[in-house]
Amino acid sequence: TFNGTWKVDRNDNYDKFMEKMGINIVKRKLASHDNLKVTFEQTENTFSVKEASAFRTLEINFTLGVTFDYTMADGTDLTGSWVMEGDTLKGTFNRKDNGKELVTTRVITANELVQSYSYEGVDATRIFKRS
Ligand code: MYR
Repeated sequence: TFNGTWKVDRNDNYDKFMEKMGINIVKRKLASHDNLKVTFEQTENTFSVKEASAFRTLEINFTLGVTFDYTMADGTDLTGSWVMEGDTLKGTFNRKDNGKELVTTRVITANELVQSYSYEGVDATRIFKRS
């Protein structure tokens, strides 16, 4: 289960990913130390995600398979949805400004939550520990 609070522990290739996303170096430096915490509460097909970081706190609610809008911390608007594939949450989103696709997954391995990001051929991961 994803339920509970997770705190980012480390990133892999996240800077390159953000660069591909067009985020400037100042914002990338801040974002790499954003102390992101996410709290999940899943009830059947519905998730509440509380996001807390150096930038902001917000709550997102979504239902698996149902499209919703999400605004990234830098203001980039996305639209898309999450589905469950086995034990993996898979999110397929499109940027509203250029239509390009961002694919992200969340899976729990060895008591860590691994979130992957993929955009225009650049892949990154952020790894979270329970807090
Ligand atoms: C959620 O489930 O947390 C809300 C929906 C998340 C959508 C995908 C998140 C991608 C954010 C990428 C930010 C990286 C900065 C370049």
